[in-house]
Amino acid sequence: MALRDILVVPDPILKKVSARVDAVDDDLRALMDDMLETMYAAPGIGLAAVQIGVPKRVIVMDISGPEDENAPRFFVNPEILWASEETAPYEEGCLSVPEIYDEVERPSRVKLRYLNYAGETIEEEAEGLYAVCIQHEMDHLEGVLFIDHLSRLKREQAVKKVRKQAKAA
Ligand code: K1U
Ligand code: ZN
Repeated sequence: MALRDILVVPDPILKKVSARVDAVDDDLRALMDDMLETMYAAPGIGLAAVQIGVPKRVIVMDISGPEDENAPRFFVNPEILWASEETAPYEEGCLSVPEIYDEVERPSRVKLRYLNYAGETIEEEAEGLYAVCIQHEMDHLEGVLFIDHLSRLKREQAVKKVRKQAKAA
């Protein structure tokens, strides 16, 4: 396993649409292992492959609490089959937009289909933080960041702040 660098805005790779994966094989599992290690080290609760410069439709996530055992989840070629009309706001963050948090409104429940770490097809419903996080991560697969859901002014201010942080580091 290896730690990978996380890309930050305004890196143009983050705007790429990620490609579907052909097979869940050992090479893909090695990528998912690296992503999980990178996500835990950040620390974060989700990570899309494009955030480490690999524009493939792969996501890792762990939304277990600090007191709980790790509960990693792996999503390959995820699809949203259904989204509720009801929406809910959540104060989101993103490892590719460090130190910026803002409220985004999204469907409160979604039904998903994806391939897991073993390559099995899973269909399930997500709600709460799971629903928020999977929609945030699936946006990454389309080259969309949570700041793209904010006003142009807030988005430009966020990118400016991240650029400033990068210069100061
Ligand atoms: O960059 C990412 O996509 C990961 C992002 C996921 C996310 C967070 C909040 C709402 C939607 C999606 C993060 O993990 S940001 C860091 C974070 O939320 C966190 C870090 C440590 C402990 C708890 C939360
Ligand atoms: Zn993100």
